[in-house]
Amino acid sequence: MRAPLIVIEGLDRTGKSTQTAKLCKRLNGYLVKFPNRETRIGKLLNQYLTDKSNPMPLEVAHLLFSANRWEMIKDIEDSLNKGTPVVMDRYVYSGVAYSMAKGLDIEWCLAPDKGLPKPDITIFLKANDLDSISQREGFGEERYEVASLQTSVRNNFETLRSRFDEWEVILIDGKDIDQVHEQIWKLVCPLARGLTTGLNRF
Ligand code: FDM
Ligand code: MG
Repeated sequence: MRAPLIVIEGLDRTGKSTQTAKLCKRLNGYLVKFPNRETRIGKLLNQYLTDKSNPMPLEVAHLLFSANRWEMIKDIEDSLNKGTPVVMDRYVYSGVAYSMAKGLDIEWCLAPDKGLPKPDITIFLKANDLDSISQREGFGEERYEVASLQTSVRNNFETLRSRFDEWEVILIDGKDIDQVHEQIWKLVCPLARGLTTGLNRF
């Protein structure tokens, strides 16, 4: 038996951090947030995201986000194999959706992540009301938090959802933290006992 790999995706300020933390606690799991700003590559990414006066080529940023996932891969696989569920706050799909929004091609974007473990379930927290997101506290502080980019990222998430079959969508408009958590729990519960199938790969 191995533990499940669970991914929560969504636009900025849709409650991913709150929901991944809550879910992880309930599962007694290992929480992995991407970008992980603590690693060697993560420190570079943090600088890139927070210092808007210091750009880098889109392709370089994309490859660094991917490298940041590869940096974590041993920890993630060890955890799954010893039976501890992994809950992720963003993963490959954020990488692709944000880079596509900046003009990169989908196949090019997916290539460096080839071989990473595939989630057993990806839960997309979907907001139809983008205005209310951009009004949430802190929005606009970082590089990608601009309303026009968010619309494009949302469309790209829809493209990815039709291509990958483990996706589930939860509409968050008008729901409170506990309501969203219970919906997530219903989806995750059947996986929580563990899986007999091996890990899939991108
Ligand atoms: N982001 C995140 C990417 O552009 N590519 C990636 O691979 C990942 C994981 O980084 F705007 C973007 C998404 C977001 C920014 O993420 C910082 P957090 O979740 O706000 O820290
Ligand atoms: Mg953010």
